Amino acid sequence: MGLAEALREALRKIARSSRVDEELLAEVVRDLQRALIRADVDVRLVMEVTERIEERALKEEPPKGVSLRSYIISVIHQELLSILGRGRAPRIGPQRIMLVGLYGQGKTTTAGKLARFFKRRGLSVALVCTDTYRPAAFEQLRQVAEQVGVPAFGKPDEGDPVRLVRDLERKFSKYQVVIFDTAGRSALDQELLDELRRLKEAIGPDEVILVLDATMGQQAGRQAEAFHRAVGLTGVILTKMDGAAKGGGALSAVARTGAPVMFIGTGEKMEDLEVFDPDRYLSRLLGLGDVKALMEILEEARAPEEAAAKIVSGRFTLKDLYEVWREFSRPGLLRKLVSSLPLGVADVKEEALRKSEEDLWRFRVIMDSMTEEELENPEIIKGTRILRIARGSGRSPREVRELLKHYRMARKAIKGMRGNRRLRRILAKQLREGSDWAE
Ligand SMILES: Nc1nc2c(ncn2[C@@H]2O[C@H](COP(=O)(O)OP(=O)(O)OP(=O)(O)O)[C@@H](O)[C@H]2O)c(=O)[nH]1
Ligand SMILES: [Mg+2]
Repeated sequence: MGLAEALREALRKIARSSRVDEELLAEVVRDLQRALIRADVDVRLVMEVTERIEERALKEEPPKGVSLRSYIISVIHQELLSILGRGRAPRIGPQRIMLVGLYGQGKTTTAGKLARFFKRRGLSVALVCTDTYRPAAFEQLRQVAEQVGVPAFGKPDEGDPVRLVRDLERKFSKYQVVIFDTAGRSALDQELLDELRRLKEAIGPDEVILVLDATMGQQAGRQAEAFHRAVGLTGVILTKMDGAAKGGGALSAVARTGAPVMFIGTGEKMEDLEVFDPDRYLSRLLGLGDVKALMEILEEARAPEEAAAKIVSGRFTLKDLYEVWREFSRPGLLRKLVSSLPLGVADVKEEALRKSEEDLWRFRVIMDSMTEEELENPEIIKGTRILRIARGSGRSPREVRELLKHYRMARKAIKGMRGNRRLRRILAKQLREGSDWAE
């Protein structure tokens, strides 16, 4: 079981249980410990964090209106976040970036990914190969550069990287973002250090970024420490996070050194680079959108359970719909809900959102003018009833018909979902618990 899965399982235990007590909490804490240690997070750190989780969960009072269950999940989220560090967003603007690191950590690949990243943000980008040891190094960088459509500069015959930088200065300085790929070594020895220091002086970089392979887990911390002391880092990029069972260990160890993780590499392709945002990263690891925001919203909305259950069953009346809509028509609620959904799911256009908000409000006003009987049996709403409801609500008969159409469409859509049992289960669960988007 991977880290993500193990963490999700622990959260699910809380979401599913009918009662949250000390026993359950102890079990969840044990699950968390096991998952984190397996991901190579330092044992002492794991103990510190899980003790804090347990203590806070037992002692602190959840804020008013927040259930203990939701509160514990948010405490876990907060505490896990504390071990991931702060991250650091890259500056989008002209700059010189020097990539350093040992053999095979992913420097050259990452140089290409970064070039693509800045190019897509409207900056002109050039790559420079300062590896004067391996004859093939320039060719590799050139291929990478070609893939992302930026120029690569190098001098395969030059023996001194500092002279190389001076000679090429005239060419690369025309570009807004210049990324320097450096030669790898098997160890951070004196020779490499001397070279990196001289090179750093010649380049005058705005960023000195260490490229680290996340599959080495905790060891990444020691390497970051050593490089930081030797050349002064402005950031770290962790590569190979895609296959890294030890990614959690690498992240937490680097975070402890104080060097911020700026990006993570998640594959071999040029687009496999992500700005590292600890909150978003963790939320995704836990299989949730912004957990806390979502919890707050659902608690605020308290979607009337019975009505929600009926809607999912496909046998619902306008009244059930009214109950749910009434909750969601409160100003800003829909907007907040959408913005808290996992990325991709929530790709909703501003315009569509505004229209939905307006519809909800209009429909609610119309339903306020219906009788109990009409809400329970919407089929009877015809002719003069439509006129009466329209007059009562100050809306047009056309709008009343539109509402009825929406209701019939919703019914049909949900009935159609009957065939899709999995989807229905998920929806039912979400409406019931409002907490688990992971399944
Ligand atoms: N899965 C995965 N593979 C990666 C990632 N980044 C780099 N690699 C692979 O790691 C290997 C080494 O990458 P390079 O970019 O050549 O590493 P380097 O640090 O430039 O190596 P040297 O120049 O020899 O020191 C290549 O096979 C890359 O495809 C990543 O984020 N995920
Ligand atoms: Mg290389």
